[in-house]
Amino acid sequence: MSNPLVEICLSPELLHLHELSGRTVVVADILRATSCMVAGLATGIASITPVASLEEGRALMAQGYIGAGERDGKQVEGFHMGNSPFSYMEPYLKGKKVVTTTTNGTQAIQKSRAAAQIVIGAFLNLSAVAAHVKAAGRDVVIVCAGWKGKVNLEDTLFAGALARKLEGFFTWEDDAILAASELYANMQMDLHAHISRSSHYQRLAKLGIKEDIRFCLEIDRFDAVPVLEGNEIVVK
Ligand code: 3SL
Repeated sequence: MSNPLVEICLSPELLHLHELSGRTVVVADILRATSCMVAGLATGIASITPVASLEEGRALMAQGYIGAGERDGKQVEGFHMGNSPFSYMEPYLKGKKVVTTTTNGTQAIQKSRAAAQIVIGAFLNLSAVAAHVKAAGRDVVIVCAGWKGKVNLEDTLFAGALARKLEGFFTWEDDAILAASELYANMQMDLHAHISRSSHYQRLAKLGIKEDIRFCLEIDRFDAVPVLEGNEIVVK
């Protein structure tokens, strides 16, 4: 039997080119949505419900959820928190249900719903995600959330890092795998320096957000593998 296939979808705008049904999708929004989800669920949040719109977020907040709302890097007025991994690790969130809506990350998750399973990936749980998708044995699509439909460096680097971890266990057909893995091989020695040249780093830096970025680039800080179950992302 041949090895399963791994593909990288470099932007949600390209999702129509990828078959998702029957496959594992790993969604990555390194700065910062999926890093926040991994950090929060690994440190005690009970569940995170990702929603596309602010209205859906507000509706769940009215039912008692803690609301995390971000647009263009900034916390949305009326939500309890924005999109910093440090907010997601606050002790008061232990055992709580959170609803989150972000510019790109939660949109990418919603657009991937045809998958057999959606896994939340970040550098923070890179090895654990690799082990999980290997054990699942299905074909894999790594979906980069990007920025408003455009490709970004940090999600592409994560996709390359994950693809390298799957080498030998998965086959690949299209060149996104080759490009992203080579890019990661060339940049891995100083991810932070390379990512500091990226558009989203600059955007966040203008908002004074720098510590979050260093944190989101830590590799394997957690071994939690969050997955979407119904409408909630949980760690089992
Ligand atoms: O786009 C997103 O989903 C966010 O992660 C962007 S930000 O890092 O919060 O600016």
